[in-house]
Amino acid sequence: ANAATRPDCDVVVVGAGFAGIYALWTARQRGLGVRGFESASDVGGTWYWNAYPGARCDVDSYSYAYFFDNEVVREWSWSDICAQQPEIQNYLRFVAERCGVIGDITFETRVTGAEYLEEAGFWRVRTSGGEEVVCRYLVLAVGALSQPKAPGIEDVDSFAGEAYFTSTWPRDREVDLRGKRVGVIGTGSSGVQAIPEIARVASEVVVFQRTANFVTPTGGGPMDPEKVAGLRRDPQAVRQGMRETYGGTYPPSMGDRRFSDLDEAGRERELWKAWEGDYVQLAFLDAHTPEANEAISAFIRQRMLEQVNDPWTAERLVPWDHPYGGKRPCRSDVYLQTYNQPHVRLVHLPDTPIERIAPEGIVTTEQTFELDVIVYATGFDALSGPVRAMNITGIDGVRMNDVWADGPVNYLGTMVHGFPNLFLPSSAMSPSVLSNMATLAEQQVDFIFDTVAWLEENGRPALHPRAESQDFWADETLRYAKRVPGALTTDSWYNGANVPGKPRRYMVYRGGFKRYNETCYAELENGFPGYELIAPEAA
Ligand code: NA7
Repeated sequence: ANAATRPDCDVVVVGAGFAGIYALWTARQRGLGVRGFESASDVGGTWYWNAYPGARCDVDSYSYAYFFDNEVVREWSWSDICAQQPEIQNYLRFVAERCGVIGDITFETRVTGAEYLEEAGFWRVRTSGGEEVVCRYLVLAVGALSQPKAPGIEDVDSFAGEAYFTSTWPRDREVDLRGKRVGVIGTGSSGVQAIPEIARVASEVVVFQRTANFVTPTGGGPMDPEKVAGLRRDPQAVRQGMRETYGGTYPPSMGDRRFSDLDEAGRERELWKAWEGDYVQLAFLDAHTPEANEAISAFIRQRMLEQVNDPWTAERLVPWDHPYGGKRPCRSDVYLQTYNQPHVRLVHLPDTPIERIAPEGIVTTEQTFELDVIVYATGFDALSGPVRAMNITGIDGVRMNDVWADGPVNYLGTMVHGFPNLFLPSSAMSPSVLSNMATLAEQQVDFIFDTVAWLEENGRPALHPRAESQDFWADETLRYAKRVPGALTTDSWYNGANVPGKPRRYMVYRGGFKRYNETCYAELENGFPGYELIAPEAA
């Protein structure tokens, strides 16, 4: 196409996970020509790549699903409240096929960069396949946890055995860990899920832990048929209802008493009830206050200690350094008990740090652990990482990576000043990763395409947020983060502390899903006062 006058298509969607699939479908529904690009060979996004043993969702599958299509809700059945990775990926393929979007996606193709063609008001997208596509709207549905973090350990490549990352677990062959000596680095959600599965087959498991995490029961098990029937009766009401909650889930179990109203015995009673009902984090209506949070943290630590036989190991598996929720808590029904098996051993890195990887295994300051396999469950360059990994230039050739040099800035989590018609679902400064990502994907994609429809109806070629709107949003994000015990003081991937050299900035909007949704739609209803509208003649 002649990039100056005619785009190749209306919309390019990058990524085919929860947000990407729904974006492709929505674009088609609205009569827009769309092309999708996906680096993997199939749909799924996070649920494609994280194919490690034990990978599953720890948000309940009643909520962690699409609700835009009644038939999809009625036809799909989950085998467990916490669905496993292969099942979630199959589900995403099922939806993508049902929606007829598979044919729109070019697989095994990474988008490497995009530049705004200011005169035409179009985006030119470049792919790893050498293709260039010019479009009017660019949706980067690249996920929040899709850019693996380098382990940052010396001589990683020197290992003579097999090495795997949980975030890119082989899918073209079975990884056989039977009878092998396996070392696992990392005890975040991925490590916590993988370690028990690895211990089932390996002859020896050595876990290298730098920071202990909170681990609470999953609440998994068979789906409650009555609850499923309730969801299927009126999916659109459920969808709307979820957008009116704090976390975007339906219906969240939680305590109905206030911590501040109860005496010691009453608090203990509520905590036990919540623990046994798998909602200990929401034991009280005021669970977010520092006092309630402290009691919840102490209660979980005690329950964790009780599950591990060896006192030295138990003491080190419990997170004493941060309050519950300061960083992403983990959920498992089997993780802690795994350490009661004689072939599983914990290495506490604060006492004996890893010095380097050697051909024979992992070398700490204390000894060399000889291993056949090393599993890196070392996490991600979260939220801003996937966007930063692309080369994006906006108005005046300004680079996204320069604009984000001190941490991500945007408005409402979805758009950046200087980058008209570029949309970022699932990214930083939205309720991403702390609310239900499936609900968020639908809400953000709806908002993006409602914005596009508004532009078309009003004869405006493009919009982007005002710089002041971004300042306001940064303040809002910080304001709510301050209310969360430990959010700003605990090192975590929420605030960039997990990646050496990454600017520290709290990257999740904690004002709740309801407020977020309302703030987005207030912009639309008022004609986008927080944005700069590009004049028709400029395009
Ligand atoms: P996380 O939660 O970032 O966990 C990564 C783990 O790896 C964590 O325990 C880190 O310790 C550890 N780590 C990272 N680098 C090193 C090095 N160099 N040495 C030792 N240990 C290291 O990632 P996950 O994949 O588990 O989970 C990501 C999210 O996916 C999860 O929260 C859910 O939302 C789904 P640290 O804590 O930094 O001391």
